[in-house]
Amino acid sequence: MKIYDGVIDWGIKRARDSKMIGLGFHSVIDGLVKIDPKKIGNLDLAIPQKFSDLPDSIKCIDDFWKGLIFSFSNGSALQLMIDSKEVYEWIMKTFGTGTLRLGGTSANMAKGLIPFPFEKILVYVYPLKKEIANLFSNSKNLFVVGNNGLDHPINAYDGEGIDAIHWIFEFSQGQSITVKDQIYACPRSNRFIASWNPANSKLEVRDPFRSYVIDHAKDISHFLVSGFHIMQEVYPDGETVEDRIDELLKFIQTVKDKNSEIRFHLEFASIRRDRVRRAVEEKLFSMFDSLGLNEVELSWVARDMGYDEKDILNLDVERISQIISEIMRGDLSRVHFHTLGFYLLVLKGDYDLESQKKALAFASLAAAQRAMDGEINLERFKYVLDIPEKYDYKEWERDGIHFILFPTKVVPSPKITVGLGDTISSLAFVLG
Ligand code: 8BR
Repeated sequence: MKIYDGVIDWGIKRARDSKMIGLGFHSVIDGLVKIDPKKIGNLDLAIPQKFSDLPDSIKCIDDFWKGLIFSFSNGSALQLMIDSKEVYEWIMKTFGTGTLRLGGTSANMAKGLIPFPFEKILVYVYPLKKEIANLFSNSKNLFVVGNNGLDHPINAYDGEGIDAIHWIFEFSQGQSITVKDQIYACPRSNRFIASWNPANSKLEVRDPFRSYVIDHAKDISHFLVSGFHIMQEVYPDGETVEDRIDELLKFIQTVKDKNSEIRFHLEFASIRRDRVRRAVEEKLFSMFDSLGLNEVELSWVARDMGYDEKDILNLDVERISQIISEIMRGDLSRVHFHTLGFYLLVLKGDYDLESQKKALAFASLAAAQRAMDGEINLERFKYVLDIPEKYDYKEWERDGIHFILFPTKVVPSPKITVGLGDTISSLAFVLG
């Protein structure tokens, strides 16, 4: 199809011409655990019937099981933060760390960008211990800020240990778990994520990264911020999410003052806590140039605005366009909505539409190829080019806002889906 013509070569050239790309503030170790129902036995608890019955974080062992069983019996993805050290220790004792893998939105974006000839990908990793440093691949264009300036994580780590872990409990269609003697079958393979991350949950921007970025702002062209989903509403020391977001804004403002050309992108991710999500919507949307989110995330934004979230989940393009137009205020001039089968890109003001479209096409190819093979391999992009799209391309304008409905490539039996959203958003933003 025409929208994909010449896009691979274009993307490579565009990447070559780039400057430094900053990624903050959420890199973490994922621990992959395959659920073995036989080991779980017969659980004795009340299963949440609907999404709103779920706890908004894990405060006790029952909360953990509720999240897991809900996700398992509905075949739906779910992420909950662990708020209790006792539960963290209990999970570690019960399941171990599982198979370690690099995770977190910023590290996922790094994984998706480093295979391309971008000059410098600078990622924030805190705490930068040996275990997480070792999980980064050996790429020449990947950097953290160490005590001696820019370096590969493996040359810059400080100490050993796993201070934060996001457990990914994977389950498969057809497995069953018994609760109160009743058998619950899993309708669809998916995952439940339980995250322990007190070390980074304030999204503090620490030195030496902080001073480096401020001092070298002139070298940076794009900065992608994410990780709000691991924040708390009120921290044990009394600080609030609003306090923390104000601090983050001060950092962004300082960087903008040094270089007003830097484009800032906010990747929403799955922010379950109401007060955190509202703080992000109210304080941050208007301060960023660009926003990336999926249908579930937009449905929560819509609900916060008083709309019916079902319209978004049913992919009602008219309603999706309306909600996105409404959130575009202040600096926010680009919103990239992604779902299975299409992207909706919404632009206000002075954008090069051709570049934006090509960047979407490139991101779609990269996501499909990553889904097919598990990791990005540019040589294999050509194998997804033949996959037919299921939606029709459409472009329209309303009240000075430009809409592009872009049909994407969808691989029939993906090897992985985790991290695809981060790949899509980051590639489309930095290439566009
Ligand atoms: P999130 O992780 O933010 O939900 O993003 C997931 C995105 O991955 C979806 O919006 C969709 O665009 C993409 N995706 C999924 Br899920 N499965 C895919 C597949 N089999 N082929 C291509 N893209 C896929």
